[in-house]
Amino acid sequence: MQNKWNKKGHLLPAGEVEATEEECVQYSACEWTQGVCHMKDSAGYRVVTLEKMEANITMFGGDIHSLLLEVISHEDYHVQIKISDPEQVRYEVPIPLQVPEVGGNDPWYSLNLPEAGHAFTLALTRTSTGTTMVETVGPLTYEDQFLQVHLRLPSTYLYGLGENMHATFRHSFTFRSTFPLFARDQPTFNGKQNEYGVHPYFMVFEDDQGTAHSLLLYNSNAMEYSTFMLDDGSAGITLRTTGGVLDFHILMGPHPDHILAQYTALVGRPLLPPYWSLGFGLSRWGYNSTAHVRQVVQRNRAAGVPQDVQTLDIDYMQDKRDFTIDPVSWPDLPQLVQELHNDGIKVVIIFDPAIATDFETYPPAIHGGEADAYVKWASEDLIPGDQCDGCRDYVVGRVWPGDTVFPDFFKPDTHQWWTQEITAFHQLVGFDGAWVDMNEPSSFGTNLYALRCPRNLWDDPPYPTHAALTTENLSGRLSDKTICMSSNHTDGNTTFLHYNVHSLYGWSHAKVTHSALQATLPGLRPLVLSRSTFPGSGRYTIHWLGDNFATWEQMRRSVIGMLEFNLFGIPMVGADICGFSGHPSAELCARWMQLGAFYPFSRNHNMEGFPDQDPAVWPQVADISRYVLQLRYQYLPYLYTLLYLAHTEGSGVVRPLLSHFPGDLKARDVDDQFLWGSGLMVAPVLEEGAITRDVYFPQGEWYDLVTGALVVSGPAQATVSAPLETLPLYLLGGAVLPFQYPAINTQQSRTNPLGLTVALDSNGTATGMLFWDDGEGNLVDGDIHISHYVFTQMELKGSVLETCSAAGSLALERVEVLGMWQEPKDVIINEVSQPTHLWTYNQNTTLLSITTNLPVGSDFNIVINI
Ligand code: MIG
Repeated sequence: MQNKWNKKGHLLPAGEVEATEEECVQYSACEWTQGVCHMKDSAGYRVVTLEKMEANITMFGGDIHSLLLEVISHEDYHVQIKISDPEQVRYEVPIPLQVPEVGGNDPWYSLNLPEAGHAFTLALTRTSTGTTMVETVGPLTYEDQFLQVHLRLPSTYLYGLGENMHATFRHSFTFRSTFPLFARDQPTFNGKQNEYGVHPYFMVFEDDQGTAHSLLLYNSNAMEYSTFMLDDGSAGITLRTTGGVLDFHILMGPHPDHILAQYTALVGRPLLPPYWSLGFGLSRWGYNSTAHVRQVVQRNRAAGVPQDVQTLDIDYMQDKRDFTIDPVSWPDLPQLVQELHNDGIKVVIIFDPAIATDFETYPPAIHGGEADAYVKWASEDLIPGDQCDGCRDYVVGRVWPGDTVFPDFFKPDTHQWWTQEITAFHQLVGFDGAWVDMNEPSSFGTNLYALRCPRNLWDDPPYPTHAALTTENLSGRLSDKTICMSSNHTDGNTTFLHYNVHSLYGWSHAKVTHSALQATLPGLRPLVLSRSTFPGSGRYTIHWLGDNFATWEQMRRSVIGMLEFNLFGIPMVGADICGFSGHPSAELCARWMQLGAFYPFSRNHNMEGFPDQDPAVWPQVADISRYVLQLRYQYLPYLYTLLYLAHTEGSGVVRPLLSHFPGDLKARDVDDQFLWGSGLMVAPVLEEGAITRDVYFPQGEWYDLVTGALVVSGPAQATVSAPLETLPLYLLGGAVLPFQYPAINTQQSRTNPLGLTVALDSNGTATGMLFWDDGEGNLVDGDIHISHYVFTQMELKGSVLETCSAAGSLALERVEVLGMWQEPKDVIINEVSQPTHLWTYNQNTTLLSITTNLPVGSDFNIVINI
């Protein structure tokens, strides 16, 4: 039966009249066809009950015999497929996704389900192309602690899923490979482990034209995935989880950039970090005193290496306890912070979640106890007989300070207490940002020499996934190096088993710390750096890739990790430059400084017990770093604009080549080059001893960033020269990049004149944008500057959409046009012909450099006569 408006129009919610076309189209659930207003067939609900075919066969038991299948179109491009138990409420991820109240009115897919009574399969087809996007193969398994689905993928061009250390950005299907997804304090070995965060999310291409979709399995239980080839030669993936519901979200792009915008609209757009955090940071674990920090800062400054951030690791603490200062080697920490501030350097300080169980003399632990802030045993009978004094029903693990309890960041009282501690410590020390580490959460020696977890179905589920089965897992249990699954969290209303919310611990730690910084530093945008993340963490935190090794292979893989986190909606990311563990050679550190100068989050960090590895340790590394960091600082206005667009529109910051060239099959395999936005390509040297490298240039005009000369018109593969002091950097024709003359830190560089790099495409056009503000305030006040730049028909136009006082004093002093094929006769700025000494043209590089003196906050035009 058709849902038609009848003659009396009594289906019209507004009244007793027949809907006009104008009224009709106001309802996305309605459509106007052949002079009548219809409710669309797709406006209703589709509810399908799935019945288990054979009641008595099972994998691990606990089968749910009838299941509810819901298919909900949230947007034309977004469908949710949820399979749950209609009879008994099962755990679901307690972080709401952001979906519109009214669903999509013209979904891009059609769904195929077999007729009633047949075996369940599901296929989702993209209407516009007829391609099957998602298709189940084989039986679905839905048991209490073992849920499994196999999918046929439309191609082997599969990306994402993490946090794992992948050997290639594009997943391999050659052998069945299984990776766990379960938060763990796990250094980035080259094997198949789960690392710090969890992102059950992938993107896959459907055809050679670049059409793609992505799939999020919104579930936070211990999971794993396997990629493999199906018998018919198509690509397959198995997704397994140990609890919760099967809640799939499919985003239909159609291109990778659309998918990123759609995904960050769903899980939350990434924060805009403060400008200073875009500067270079020095860090290490193992500064043995304030004097050591001063020495390192000074030697880098003496070598002219730009520095914006000084990170302080657990060394500053007394007995490794949060919110304390070591009175022996760090008594003058507050003065150190003051001195750094005077030098224009910001301080990011570490806070681990675990709190020492000294409820007698350690005020933070006592206050946390008053707030009853800690994770508890799931039931009284699990409390160990030798529970420490004051430890009540808390789960006691072991971290740096010894025996510890773990704040339950879901709990509002914990949030309040944590905020108080952060605020009080800030009054003492005056730091600028918070580094939140160990939040998987990490606990040492669980089941071996410290915390012992009970034997039950939560701590030892029938199928524990490769999170427990991997050889890196010393106790062979989920709780290895973390706390017991049989623990409880609460948000004040609902109790959550750690078994269910384990992988959300870092998310909750980052969220609460973000909010604590807002309260502590009102009016300023918080900077939180979290190790463990989950979908949506990008709203609260930036990320580094964890404990890597000072090897060439790990440096190479860091590019993949960075690209993956951009896909996950956490664009402000980087790895420990020069390697965390191990001692890098000067050559490795130089190459890593070159690569790291183009990580969005750029920080050199290493491990206790290894010698200092800041750039100034080696004169040659210092020279190379100074040079390449100056290039970074020069293009920070561009990076900042990209981060602003990521925050507001969900566009990519560091992008794989396939984002810009989705229909270029070669680009889809490139994971040792990357783009900043669409204008800049970085091709780092990742091999020991190499002084050249092969670079793939997709379609377009590619210019050398440093000389401005046209290198090649792509698509082309070329071997480029890259001696140790050279990082191959290219500009893509079509882009206008704002830049600013560099300085020793951003406090200084932010007052320097700006310029524009205009790289012309083969049509002689280019476009770009500048976002600017005070660099640290809350964007809510809207005190921002946005201008657009368009070069076409030999004219560059700058148009200011809005501006602010922070941009008021800035001047645009240089415009460089790359690819100016002919020598100009005249350059005219705002109708005034310029004297020839104000511009130069280089015949060989086809670079036109114009000296200007234009206020950033005003419109202008520059006409070039040839
Ligand atoms: O168990 O705080 O990943 O960056 O230097 C090691 C000391 C604890 C792990 C972090 C690392 C940090 C280190 N931390």
